[in-house]
Amino acid sequence: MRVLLVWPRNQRAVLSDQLSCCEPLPLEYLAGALRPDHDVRIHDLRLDGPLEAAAARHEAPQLIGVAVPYTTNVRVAREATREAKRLWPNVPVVIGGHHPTVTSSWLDGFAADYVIAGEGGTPLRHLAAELERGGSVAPTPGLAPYDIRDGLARGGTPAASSLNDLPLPDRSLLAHNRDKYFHSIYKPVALARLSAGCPYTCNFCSLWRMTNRRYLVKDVDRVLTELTDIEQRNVYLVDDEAFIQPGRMLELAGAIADAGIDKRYHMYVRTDTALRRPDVITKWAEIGLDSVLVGAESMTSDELSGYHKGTAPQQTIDAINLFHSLGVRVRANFIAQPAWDDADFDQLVRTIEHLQVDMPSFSVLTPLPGTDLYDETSAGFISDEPDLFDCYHTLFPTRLPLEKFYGRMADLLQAASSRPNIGLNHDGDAAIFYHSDGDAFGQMVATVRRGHLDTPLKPGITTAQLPAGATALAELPVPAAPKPAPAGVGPVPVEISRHAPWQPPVSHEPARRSS
Ligand code: B12
Ligand code: SF4
Repeated sequence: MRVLLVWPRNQRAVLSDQLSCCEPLPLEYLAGALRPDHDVRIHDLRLDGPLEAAAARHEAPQLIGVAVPYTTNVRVAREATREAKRLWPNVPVVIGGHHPTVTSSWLDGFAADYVIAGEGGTPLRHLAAELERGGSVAPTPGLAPYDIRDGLARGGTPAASSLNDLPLPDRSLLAHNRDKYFHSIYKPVALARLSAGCPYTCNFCSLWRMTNRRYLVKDVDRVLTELTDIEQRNVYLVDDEAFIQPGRMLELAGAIADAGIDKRYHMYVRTDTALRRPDVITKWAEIGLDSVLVGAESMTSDELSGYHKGTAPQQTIDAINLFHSLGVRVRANFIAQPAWDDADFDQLVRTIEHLQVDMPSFSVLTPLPGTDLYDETSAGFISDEPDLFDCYHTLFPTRLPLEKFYGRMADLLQAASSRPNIGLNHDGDAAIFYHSDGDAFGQMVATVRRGHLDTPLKPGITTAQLPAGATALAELPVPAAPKPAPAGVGPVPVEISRHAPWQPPVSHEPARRSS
């Protein structure tokens, strides 16, 4: 069967394709599962042009899959299904991806026939086989006809071996775009995933809930096979948290070194997992760990506890020092809360001036679907627009007037880009993470500053600003204790630290560090 897999393009995204355009790894996994039984093509709407042009060049597909990777891409994915149906009216369309995996909300209006939730390879193979047989397709776990999408069976704890059992991603189908995929300063870049899931329970994160806190890993041999298949030197490891099993990571680093695999890695790491095993980070620095993204989130214990993060402000400082001592650059992300006032923003500005973060980045606290935070707070959202779930907009009323709030967010980004390059100075690389040759970063700042002032508010919501004295978001109830881990899953998070809030020193002079 001829299968066409489509990755959407969001021209209105704050984080534009000029700042990051990564290979659609999920579709390469699907292609790996479908081939060799089926003839698969991947169409990346960001690089391969409109579907119409492809329709003229290629034989009509017999099954079309459209990805809905983010909630903020629901609108453009919906448009892609409609365009696919216009071009090939009789061809079944299936949607899948992170968004339909965690929720059936906002899935109305798609020109789709089926929905897949969770790991897509197995249900997609099943769907293709059933369609080829010409029979009707009954709902199975992870797959449902579009009309009964609300009843789609999703969730459950995946088998411990499930990641290891997946077919290899098929990277050959996007060979024509290979050199165009990049992530900020990593040009070109390839993506790989060596583990999935996380045993921690941050309330703004859906990833631990997707595996029910089970930590899934690939065997060392499997990892070596995947890395050997990658031509690019820059590898963005998209594991939710790679260093949960330090023994395995040590073994992996040794095996990568022994195999002579020479790569430059960017990956996500928690500050506490890094600090717990500096020897593991040291080994990874030796085999090519170039930069890490740490979710610093906040430098106050109260906010960190409120997020259920399980780390303390001092750990951010200690981890930055550890990474720098090994020559590893640090991107740290900080979350701004809608209930912040000017003093809170001023405090974050001082924090950034003082911390030796190489590349600071900022997001607005966003209750993504499939998170505890979403479940606890969605009734109070000011808008129903899925576009706003991009971590740069607020779904809650703000303490500051909206223009002011977005202005402060834009100022944070702007200040981060124009500050001297502190932290580790690597050959004049930009201090900001979202780096582009043109003015894409300037445009991002301008878009953040514009905010969502034109976006309609929910029926019945009359203001996007918190009335004076109203309950701040920071005061909303959060679970009192981490949920118990299901039997047999990975390490239980360390207890939430109750360190006193970290204060930057009164002097605003940033301590410089020479490389
Ligand atoms: C790498 C990454 C990025 C990269 C780009 C990835 C890319 N290829 O373009 C960058 C950094 C650019 C990025 C940006 C953003 N990201 Co991001 N990203 C990820 C990350 C870490 C890994 C994605 C990945 O490759 N996963 C590996 C693949 C194999 O897994 P998978 O997606 O689960 O795919 C399987 C199934 O979903 C299914 N499937 C997937 N697609 C399809 C399609 C069909 C047809 C079918 C049938 C099945 C199917 O089968 C796949 C194979 O088993 C995820 C976290 C995660 N664990 O997934 C976040 C994640 C997807 N990102 C997220 C977010 C919020 C964003 C941003 C909106 C915000 C931000 N500032 O980061 C932006 C949006 C950018 C934009 N322009 O619109 C959220 C999405 C939550 C949501 N509800 O929207 C996630 C889940 C992280 C989180 N914080 O919770 N991201
Ligand atoms: S540490 Fe928190 S934010 Fe990071 S993957 Fe785990 S639960 Fe999500």
